[in-house]
Amino acid sequence: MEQINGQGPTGRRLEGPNRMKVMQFRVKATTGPDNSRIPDFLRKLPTINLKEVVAERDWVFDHDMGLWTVNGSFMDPTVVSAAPKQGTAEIWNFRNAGSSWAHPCHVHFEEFQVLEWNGKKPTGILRSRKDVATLGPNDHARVFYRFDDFVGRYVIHCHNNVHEDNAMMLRWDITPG
Ligand SMILES: [Cu+2]
Repeated sequence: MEQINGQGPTGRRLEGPNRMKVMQFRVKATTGPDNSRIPDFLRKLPTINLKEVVAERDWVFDHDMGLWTVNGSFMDPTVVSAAPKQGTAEIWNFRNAGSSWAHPCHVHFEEFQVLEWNGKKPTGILRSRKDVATLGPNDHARVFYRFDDFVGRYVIHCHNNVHEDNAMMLRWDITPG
């Protein structure tokens, strides 16, 4: 897809001489037995127990003064924007306040499951263990987190690297429970 700025693909498919080169994999017939099998089911999704939820937070992705913000702020590594306790669960709301840009919101360390996307129950690939919520204009993802394994300092950032570098990122910490 053609992409001429950081806003996203234009929708025009590049064909013919405009086409960009991509790597092609050519799979050859195997010799010998193929013991691979598609399993009857993939690993079950972790259960969601809303009774464990101790807090609900909003993360609003927007822009200001030509730069990119989360909750109205630019990245400052000395500011801890959230400090959930290990062994607890929270509901986080990722919101895109903009009307034209997409923000692939990425949270380091912990995975989440979508509870609602724009008020609707998730279907398809939205029903999975995720670490990116790609918010289109005005999208709202309400998601469930459990902070299980490690304490430490992590970041949330837009995975559009131009947004991330200008300064759509924040620090959050998982603290001892
Ligand atoms: Cu972004």
